[in-house]
Amino acid sequence: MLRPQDTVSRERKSLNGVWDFRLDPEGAGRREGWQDGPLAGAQAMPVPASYNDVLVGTVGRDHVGDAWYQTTVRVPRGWAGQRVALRFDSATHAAVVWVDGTEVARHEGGYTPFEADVTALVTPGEEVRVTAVVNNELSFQTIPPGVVEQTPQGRRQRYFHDFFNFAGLHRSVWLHATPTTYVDDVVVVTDLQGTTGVVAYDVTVAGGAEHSVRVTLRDAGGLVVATAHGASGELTVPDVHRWQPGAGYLYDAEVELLDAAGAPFDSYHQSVGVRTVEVRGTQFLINGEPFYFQGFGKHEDTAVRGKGHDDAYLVHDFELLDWIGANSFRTSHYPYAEEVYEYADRKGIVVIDEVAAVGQNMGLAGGIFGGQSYVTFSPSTINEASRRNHEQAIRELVRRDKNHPSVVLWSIANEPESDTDAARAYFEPLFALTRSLDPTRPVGFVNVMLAPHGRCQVSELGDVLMLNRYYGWYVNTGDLVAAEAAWLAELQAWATDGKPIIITEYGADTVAGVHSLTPQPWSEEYQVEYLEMNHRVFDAVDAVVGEQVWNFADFATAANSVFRVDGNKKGVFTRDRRPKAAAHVLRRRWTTKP
Ligand code: BDP
Repeated sequence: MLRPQDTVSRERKSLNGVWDFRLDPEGAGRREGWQDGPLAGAQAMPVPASYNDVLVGTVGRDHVGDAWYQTTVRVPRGWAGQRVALRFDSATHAAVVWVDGTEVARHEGGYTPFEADVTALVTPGEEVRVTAVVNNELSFQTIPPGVVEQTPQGRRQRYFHDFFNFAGLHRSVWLHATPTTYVDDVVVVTDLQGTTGVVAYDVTVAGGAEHSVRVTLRDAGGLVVATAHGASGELTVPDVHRWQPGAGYLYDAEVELLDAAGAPFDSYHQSVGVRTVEVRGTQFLINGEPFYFQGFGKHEDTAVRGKGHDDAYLVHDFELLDWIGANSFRTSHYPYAEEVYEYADRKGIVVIDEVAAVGQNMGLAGGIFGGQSYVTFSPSTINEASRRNHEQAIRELVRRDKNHPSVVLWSIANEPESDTDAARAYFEPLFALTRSLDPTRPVGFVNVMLAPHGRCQVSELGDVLMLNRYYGWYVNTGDLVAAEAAWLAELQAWATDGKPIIITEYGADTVAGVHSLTPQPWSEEYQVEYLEMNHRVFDAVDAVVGEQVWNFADFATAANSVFRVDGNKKGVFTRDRRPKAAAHVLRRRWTTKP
């Protein structure tokens, strides 16, 4: 399922704007068929946005269950004879969609797109009603997991990750038209042979019309540099301009379907960055050269709009990455909006792309105030059905993001339980699946400190080691001397595995404006000294090939924790993107590091 485009043969119409909206905690809408007419008692809701903080009061914050969205759209007159599709870039976490009361799509998983062919239900020039019911409930079978607990006060959603469970239509909604026989998918894989670039491509076509395929590769200036014919093949580019970290050069591959007379009737444009990725020993190589990740774990999170995609924040965040000297980030803890990857491709920012599998770890979820405790992997908690959904989430991620040169590594889970036989059995097939879907990129998962070196049973399945560690914060709190010794010892043990190590999280909660002469936790001075301590440790271990601070910016968390003050404050920037003292320290390190 390719992204909607405007080309000579394709057109798209955005459905973004203010929709009708209604919360439905009782689930009445599905019983009463709210999709069959205008949404009674509706209020206004912007798309894209999370609904939670757009609404005032606890009603949106604490909502558990269905939320209904509705709008009308006029199908462009010129679309007669075309295939018309309705596409949601995401609906968090599950949705059913109707067009004029006819169900057209059902999707689970809050961070990947889905679409429906609605050609038979629409008439060009006329209006249709689009209704979506979006459900925010997490269970042990969803990715990520959660559990809805019955309490005397009603149903409460519990989940095992700290960021707030924002929900709604977080990304764009499109109506788009293609020819009835159309380019359905394109896969590009690039290679370098000396100064020559090789672009292998594979085109999938849907629809029955007779056709042949032509692919034209143009450079950034629009000059044709190679052409090929056939549904799959290779384009070679002498003196290729590589896609590189910090210099995201992109070619354009135009994929055309030609009729019997050789006239094009469909055209799709695929950006191509020619680069290679390889793990060799303890090195992570991009274009054959060692790459050192410096950057952040991020979140899609801003005031009011929650996880709603916003182009202003997209561009501003990348400006900040540039300012601070970051070359990479991880899409912690879910696939981000496609606009983010497209922009990373353009800017040469390197991305670790993560599946929404966060919180599969009841060891972390319990704690002293954790409430009821659960076993992570069991027939009644995370089980076979969960694994199938996890597989589906991986499939949808790879299908969506496979062509982005910025994406160099798949992360198939964040901090799951990984020190048990059950965890090993759960993850082994997921690694195999990811590799079979994409043999060209390394695969890993993010290890938590509860499964240190020697105890983790999953790490050996990965091509790289990704570690989240909080020495000096959650352990050795306030004692950076003890933290440094313990951290160095653990890291040296991991280095004996002979794999590249990326520190995917290290961080300290810091309230902007809190200062202290001696470095006290929560102060800006402590965050600075904490980072400097970590950097000494990383610099002492050759196998470390990356440091990604937790987090780029402060972000919203669930309200039920005494560990958080107005959200998670480990940001190097505040939630509204002002630098803390740590930002200047990182900038000095990252803009001067060889
Ligand atoms: C890690 C999680 C991350 C949290 C972070 C923290 O991966 O999502 O926000 O800890 O506690 O365990 O700040």
